[in-house]
Amino acid sequence: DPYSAEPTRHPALQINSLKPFNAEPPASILSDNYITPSVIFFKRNHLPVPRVDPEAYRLEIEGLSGGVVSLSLSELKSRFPKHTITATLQCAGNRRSEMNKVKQVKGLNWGIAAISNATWSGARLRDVLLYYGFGPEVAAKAKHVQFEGLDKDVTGTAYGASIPLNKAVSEEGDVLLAYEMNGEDLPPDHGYPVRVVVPGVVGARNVKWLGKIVVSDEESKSHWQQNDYKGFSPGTDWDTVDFKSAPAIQELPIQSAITHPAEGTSVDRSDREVTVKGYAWSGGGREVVRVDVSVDGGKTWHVAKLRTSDQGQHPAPPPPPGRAWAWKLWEIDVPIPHRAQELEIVCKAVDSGYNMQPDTVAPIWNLRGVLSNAWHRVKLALS
Ligand code: MTE
Ligand code: MO
Repeated sequence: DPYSAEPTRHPALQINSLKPFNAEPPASILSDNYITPSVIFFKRNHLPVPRVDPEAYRLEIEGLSGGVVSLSLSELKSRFPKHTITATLQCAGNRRSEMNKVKQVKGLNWGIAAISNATWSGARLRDVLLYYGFGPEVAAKAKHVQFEGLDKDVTGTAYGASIPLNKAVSEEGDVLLAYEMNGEDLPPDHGYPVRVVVPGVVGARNVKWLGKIVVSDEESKSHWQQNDYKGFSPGTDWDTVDFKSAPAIQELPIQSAITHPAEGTSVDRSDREVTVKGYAWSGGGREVVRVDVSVDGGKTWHVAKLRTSDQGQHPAPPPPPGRAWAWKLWEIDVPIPHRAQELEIVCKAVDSGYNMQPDTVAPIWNLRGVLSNAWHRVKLALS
């Protein structure tokens, strides 16, 4: 069994698939912490978790002027300054279950919690590439940086993905070869001993158990770069889809969802107010500037209070423009309308580019169920 060496996992996780392991935390606890504890951080594995000996570990780098580089874990840690960022990771399939309700899609049936926020520490990818000979000569030809994991399928094919060269080498890109998550060694599920963290970019490019980096004129040839994680028209079906016709997802669109109260619960009318909580995040380093909340299905709106740290801690300093990698948690007490029979709670976020979420799912439906970011709605009974 290729899955015989899987790590133990937190019992609170809601399992989507066991082999490979895919799970999300209960939505109700996701917004309890600004920094998601690693044990409940969502886990998305395509293959068995590889067990890597840190002493034997080598990171290979190809495509630079000096030939192939082979770097040990201690070299990575000692040769390059340690850089720390707080960044949210979101799977392209987050909220896929809402697309499934419109019309069936292919993929894991994620709820609203295939997204989490952590601090990540490691070497800047930029520093590593420059150190080993990245310069104008390489830059003139290369367009992409490819990553390969140490996790392999039965045919020996590794997980792989790539990102645009600019994102990888720019000073503002903040791409890390991370060896710590929330101040500790990366857990096995999150890529021990080294993963790429590409802040602002879809989870799929944040390659775990990183074995190889290739600076190239081409994107990764992997299935996950070429024939998956792409968006299509609602009119495209499996008979007509041409994966070559769409670009690979990199930056993600504006997103928000309600974590509290939970669907199907009821609210006591005599409380007069209902407390609503959730998260909001946008890709590409675009900062969430506002979250609007309605309890009457979108007829009237209220502006939520945004939070950038854990309760009791000082708010985080505002990020430099274009480098807002972390989510915002939000909260608001909304008066219960007098003659309401039920509550339909709705949230929608706005980012620094004034991008907003679409109001319904159907017009953004796509056969893979990715990029699901319509207004999130939760219906509650009043008692
Ligand atoms: N890297 C490797 N090597 N293997 C994988 O299966 N899954 C990707 C990405 N990196 C994956 C990977 C996907 S689709 C996502 S959403 C994120 O890892 C999930 O990261 P997490 O498990 O740390 O939350
Ligand atoms: Mo993903």
